[in-house]
Amino acid sequence: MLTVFSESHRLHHGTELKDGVLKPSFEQPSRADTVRDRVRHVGLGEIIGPRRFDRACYVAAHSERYVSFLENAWSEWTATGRSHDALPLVWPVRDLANQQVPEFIDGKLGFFAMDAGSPITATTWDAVRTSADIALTALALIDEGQDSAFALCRPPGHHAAREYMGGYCYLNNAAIAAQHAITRGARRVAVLDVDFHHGNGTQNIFYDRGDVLFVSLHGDPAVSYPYFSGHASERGSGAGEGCNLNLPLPKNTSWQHYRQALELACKQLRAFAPELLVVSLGVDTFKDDPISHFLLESEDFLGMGQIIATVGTPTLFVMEGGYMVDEIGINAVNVLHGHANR
Ligand code: OKP
Ligand code: ZN
Repeated sequence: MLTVFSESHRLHHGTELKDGVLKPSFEQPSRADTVRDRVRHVGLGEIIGPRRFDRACYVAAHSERYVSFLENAWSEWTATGRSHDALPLVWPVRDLANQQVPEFIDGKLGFFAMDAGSPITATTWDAVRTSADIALTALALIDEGQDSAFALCRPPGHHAAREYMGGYCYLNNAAIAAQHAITRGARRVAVLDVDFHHGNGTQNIFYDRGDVLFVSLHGDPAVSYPYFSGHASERGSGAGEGCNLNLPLPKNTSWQHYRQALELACKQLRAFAPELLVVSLGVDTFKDDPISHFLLESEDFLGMGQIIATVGTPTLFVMEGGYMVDEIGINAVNVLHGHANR
């Protein structure tokens, strides 16, 4: 399996409020490097750099004004004399949800964000657009005849919705690739999200679409981030009714129960008969992950790859979360190996 990777991910490293203290984000550069090292170590296949894609590819999954916000946020922030990470501190909740975009950058940051988990620095945009280009390049490899490919994206993308960032995500790499496949003529594309956290951004982008099936296994939102989406009752709307399947799982879910949910997910994916499967590959379901609470062991990720292979379509793996850096490479590459050795 070919891997697409770029050193540009290092251009992004931000801060995070954790238990009331500002610290380096859990979403740190060593994550992607550790996965790249593991890909090399086991000889998974060649590692290649991304091609450049047009901004129109991002705007196909996001809004024009949101992409412009991401491109310009840092210069607007520094123009007001600030030099540390740009972070939102006020949000348009319920009764304050006026749809007018504020002019001042502090207002824009809240308007275009779901939380304070996506800091913007001077070089964040370069890393963000390259991450999306990595997903699009891996998709191109599948177009060109590969039956699967690994987009080693960083920063991740699945919390980024059509018009907001959050949860370490800016552009939704998996959704941009899925949409690009549709734009290029695919009739049905499925996205399977196995990250511990609900892929609220991907759900948001495709919620009313009948041509994209979104299936997600994740921690029950009653007790897990992002708290406000991921319930089983969210099934899609309009033409997308029935094309959104959430499988929330309780705290301390182990492989024995996880695999049953994954098998059900794959059964639904096969019934949809997609031309392409995009997998949002987060490995924060691992037992030692510092911000999650499932109990998967490293060898279970091999089984995860084998079960995903039963969908039987060309498959694009897109890296999402996983914060136990010591094991992130082993766990991610185990999924790819399980898939390849089906
Ligand atoms: C991104 B991805 C929970 C804090 C949550 C944000 C988590 C974003 C996860 N104690 N902070 O889905 O791996
Ligand atoms: Zn996650």
